[in-house]
Amino acid sequence: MANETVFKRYENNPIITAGAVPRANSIHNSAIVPFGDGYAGIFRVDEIDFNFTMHVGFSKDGISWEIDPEIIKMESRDKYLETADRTYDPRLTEIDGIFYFTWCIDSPQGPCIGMATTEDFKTFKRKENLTMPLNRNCVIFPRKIDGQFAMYSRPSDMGHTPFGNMFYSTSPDMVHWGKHRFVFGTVRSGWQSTKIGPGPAPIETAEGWLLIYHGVWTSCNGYLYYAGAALLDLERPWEVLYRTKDYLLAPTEIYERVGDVPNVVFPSSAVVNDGVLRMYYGCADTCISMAEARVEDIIKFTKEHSY
Ligand code: BMA
Repeated sequence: MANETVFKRYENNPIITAGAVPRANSIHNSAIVPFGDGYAGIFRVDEIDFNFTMHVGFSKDGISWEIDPEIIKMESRDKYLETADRTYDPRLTEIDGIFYFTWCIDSPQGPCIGMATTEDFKTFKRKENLTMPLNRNCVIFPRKIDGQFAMYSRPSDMGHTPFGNMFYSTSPDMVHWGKHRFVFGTVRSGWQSTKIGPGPAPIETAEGWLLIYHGVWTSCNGYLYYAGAALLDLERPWEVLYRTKDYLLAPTEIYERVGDVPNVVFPSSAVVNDGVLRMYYGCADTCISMAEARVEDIIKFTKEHSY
């Protein structure tokens, strides 16, 4: 199976554009999960003053969305944790009815990962930051591993030079994190040579954790973002079983090629129904699209196109 035949793009992409939120310049890289008899999401909005904000949305079918024009407010008893202005690239993971919501904060000391929890997408409780600066990407596993909460994250830099390798960490309480282990990083050349970062929360399969991630290449015209996948050991998720050598999805459509940041596909959520994985991804830092693939086909591709 050749690459780019695994994922089929939805025919009416993009599914969400800036018109969905009154003050939006763009809406992209967002987190979507099954909720009630439909779906809920947390959407990254870059406003017309280029403040980056996050908004809740609901949908019956995962395609047509109602997005709250108001910015998410979080309950916090700690002034230090009050939401910073620039908040972006949310991810969501459900564990036992609690939705763990992580995002990147542009703090004065550099990017780091914030977390909040919700059970109803109305009330959000601000929790401790999951990482110190500098870290830009984080996803929480949907179950404990060896009795501990677990996450993948991507330590970063101030944003001016590439640093982009992925690490695994565990915690007994979602506050204290340790057992930091390198998982995988960039390769010498090609679509994942500048940096990589975890996309949607890992999906448990009989063949291992399926992780969709983004890979970045620096061309003479700047960064290009692609999607790839990896399979990781179920009980030792720092051990890579397979990892795509060829990309799974590249920016080829006009809405992926043209936008505020051209040539970006940025996978940020995945929902699995009856063996079909629906991936939501940001396009050119401008809008949100959807593509679907059978989980077994992604696994087959990952195994057959591995390093
Ligand atoms: C990354 C993140 C993403 C963005 C990408 C391309 O560093 O900021 O939100 O989609 O750059 O601009």
